[in-house]
Amino acid sequence: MFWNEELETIKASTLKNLQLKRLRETIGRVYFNVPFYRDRFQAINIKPEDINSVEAISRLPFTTREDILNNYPTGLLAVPRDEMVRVHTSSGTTGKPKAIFFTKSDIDRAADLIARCLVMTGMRKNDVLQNMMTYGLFTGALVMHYGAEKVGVLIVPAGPGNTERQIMLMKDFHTTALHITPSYALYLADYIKTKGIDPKRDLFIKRAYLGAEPYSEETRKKIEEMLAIDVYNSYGLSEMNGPGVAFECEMKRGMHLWEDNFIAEIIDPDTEEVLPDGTKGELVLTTLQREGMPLIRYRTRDITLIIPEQCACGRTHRRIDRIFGRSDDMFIVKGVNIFPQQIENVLMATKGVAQNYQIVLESLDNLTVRVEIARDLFDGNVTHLVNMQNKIVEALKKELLVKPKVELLEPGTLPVSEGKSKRVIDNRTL
Ligand code: DLL
Repeated sequence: MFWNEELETIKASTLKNLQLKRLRETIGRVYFNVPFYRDRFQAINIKPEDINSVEAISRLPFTTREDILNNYPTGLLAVPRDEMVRVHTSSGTTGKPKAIFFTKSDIDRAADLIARCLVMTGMRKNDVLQNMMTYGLFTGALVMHYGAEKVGVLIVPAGPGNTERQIMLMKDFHTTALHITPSYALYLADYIKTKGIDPKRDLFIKRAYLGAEPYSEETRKKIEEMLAIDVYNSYGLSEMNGPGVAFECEMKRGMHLWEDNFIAEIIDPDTEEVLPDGTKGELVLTTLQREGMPLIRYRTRDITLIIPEQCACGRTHRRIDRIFGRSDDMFIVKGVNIFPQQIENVLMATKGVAQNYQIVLESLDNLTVRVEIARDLFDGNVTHLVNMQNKIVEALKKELLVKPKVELLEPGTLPVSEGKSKRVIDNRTL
């Protein structure tokens, strides 16, 4: 079922025309209303009328997170401040955050995109969504909330944390869907198991939407099995509304990126050259419908690829692959480039590994992985632990080409994150 069949299955050529029309409107809006963009365009001698194809977007300069920070808080608004009805910020913990303003119709359009996402994964009016993302400046909870309200589902605005109470709410309100971060979902699934709750017998959950941080296919499988549900990947960022930018359909093979609202490009993060579909690189997004704070060629820093094939679900909007990592998350050990995601992939595919882990960087040559393992391996037999440790070291070495130090921990040792998790502890003094 579709929320908006006409737009979701739009023919490629019609979509291109719609994108061009909206791109030109957007360029005009920022050129005439945002001095930052006008100066940028004038510096390279580009006028709005010069953009006469979607491809011509590659002539325009990029917008970076620093540009948003330098124009904090209201420097990038394209309509008067009085027209704004909401501000969200990015989750940065130090210094000024990125502030993103929304007009009333920006909020409405963001909610509409969420409605598409929910309906394409089977959500209906009679569903109950427990929203376990943080309510507040973070877009995660509120943007989802407004979208779910559009579909007409019952929302339980629980926010994160207090797991015992979450389970009570799930039972009492017959929650059928969860909106949750992957790290908290792993914790929740384990908590449910250790309390002897049988999700099939005692709960009503059918599906969960996981996003806001990277996680592996193995993590998805683990959560699906532990809770006996379907897990759908959800991608977004504050700068582009928050959740609802790209979302998996029932095929669970890549996330449809709503191309009538965003132009997606993949670039080489170093050369800034635009790469063809199917090639891994940094995702760059341009808003096509934003009134309050349009952004042109925004460098997300997220590494993914555009899946070239059509999706069997009938939607024509191209899909992006799982986010492989952020270009600024990459670290170097012994001269080798490593993404935290590679470590998670290995850990979650290793039998006996529990839910939580931490990556500790001590120097340019040393990498320590602290990982919680199944309780029954701490049975007093040292050989069991040594074998497990060797298994993890070898699997990581094979993937990373660098031999890490591995510390085995009992479940519950590492801090549990309810919001975005902090997996990498960087103690290097450079
Ligand atoms: O995390 C918006 C969001 C909320 C998305 C809830 C999905 C669900 P920010 O706090 O601005 O916004 O963080 C955005 O989080 O650039 C990615 O690096 C990362 N991220 C978001 N979704 C995913 C995902 C929200 N599904 C940043 N997989 C993005 C991997 C993700 N990384």
